[in-house]
Amino acid sequence: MQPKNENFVNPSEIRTQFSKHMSDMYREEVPLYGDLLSLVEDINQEVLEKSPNTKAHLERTGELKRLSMERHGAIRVGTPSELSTIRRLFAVMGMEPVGYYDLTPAGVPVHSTAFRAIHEEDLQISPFRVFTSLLRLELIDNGETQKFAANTLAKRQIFTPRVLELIEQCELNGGLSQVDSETFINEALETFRWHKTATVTSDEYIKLHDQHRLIADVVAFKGPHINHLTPRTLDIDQVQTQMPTRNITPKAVVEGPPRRNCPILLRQTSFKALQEKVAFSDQDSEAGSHTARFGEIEQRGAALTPKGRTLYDELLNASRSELKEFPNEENAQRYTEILEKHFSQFPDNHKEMHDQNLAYFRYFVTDKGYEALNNTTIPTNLKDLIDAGYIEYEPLVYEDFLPVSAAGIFQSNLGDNAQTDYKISSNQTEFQNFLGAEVLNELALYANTQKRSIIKCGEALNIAQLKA
Ligand code: OOG
Ligand code: NI
Repeated sequence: MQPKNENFVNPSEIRTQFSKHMSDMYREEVPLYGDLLSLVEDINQEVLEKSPNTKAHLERTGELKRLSMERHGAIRVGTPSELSTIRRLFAVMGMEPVGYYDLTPAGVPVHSTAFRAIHEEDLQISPFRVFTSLLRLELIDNGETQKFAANTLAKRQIFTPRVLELIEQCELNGGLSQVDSETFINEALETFRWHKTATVTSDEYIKLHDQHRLIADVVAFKGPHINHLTPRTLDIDQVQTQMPTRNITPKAVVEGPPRRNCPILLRQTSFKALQEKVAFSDQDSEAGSHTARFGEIEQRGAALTPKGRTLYDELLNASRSELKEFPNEENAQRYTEILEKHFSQFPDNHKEMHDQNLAYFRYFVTDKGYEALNNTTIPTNLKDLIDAGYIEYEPLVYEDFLPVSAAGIFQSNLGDNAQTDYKISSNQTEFQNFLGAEVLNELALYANTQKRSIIKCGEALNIAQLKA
């Protein structure tokens, strides 16, 4: 999308730069993240060398270009006003809230959305996403701790004065100049920085921590430090097995669907959170510690239609029920086998996924299609054009997150004692009120991208109304 004034920087460019700066900052803060990046890069290189098909596919879809800079991060904010200002901050970079994730069924007292670009052209420039969770203070059952948390959060300001001015300026004028966008990036980064000094005493920290480790993580610090950044790999199983060779300890199982020839949705694994030294407000030196920041990797596959997603959810639930317990180190192998058994019901080739309407696709005119244009009468509906080889398709990559996987990632980093059975659950309306906007429906976004690609094919082939 072009900015409204030619002197303004394209929001996608601001996002690209911001994502780079964020990665540099996090690599400095958490050197293990740098090690993970180089492992992922080595393995991606290997896959591309060994599998020309994968390489050709990624080249065609434009994903090869974005692969090395692709990553997502996560933050946890404490108040409705922090959430709404974060939305405005991400909007400067062309990122909008997509999807609603309720984590309470997994015993994590937050609900979340993902900020990301929404148009395929902008995603191509930078697919940077931030999984953003809001702490639900109403779920703290101890009245005194709840009050303390609310008061502590009310006192903090997680945004610099300058970034607030620039957000407002951008909203008023419709964009930022080159100089202002550079200032914006540096100032915005401050919100995500790690602080070694806590805002609470060690006793207060313990009380918050006893309630839930996540509550301590959100309430005890100056701001919503970025808690992980996740590079995208082409072979997550390889990275998982090789992590220990680089002194990285992975979580027990890879979340999401099993390994397949045609990857779907999202597979994720993480390494355990680090114990880091911090100084509580009653300490002169970093005598205390806090565990929150970790590393994660992801492998992305096809975005699924509602029908495909329903099938995915069914098969995942069936696998989880059969395992009867949370996946852990002991049952990891059995869990993988169970997953593979159930997911054998999910077609593992693009033709069937396409013909059974299980995934979203991007259509494009083939060389044969362009050649036929001048000398043959060509069919006018999509199916016949595909059968004739004039049009081909590639699955759209899944740009979002998965609630069960996200819960698994949270849990692996919060410790197993974090299982709480919350009585209150999903509240998308309240979340949106706090956010100051509705979250976008990710399925509609994929459907739009698919539709735009069909329209483009129609234009290229001079077919007035190409029907899907
Ligand atoms: C977010 C955990 C979820 C993912 O990739 O699903 C997540 C958090 O720990 O704040 O990052
Ligand atoms: Ni993540």
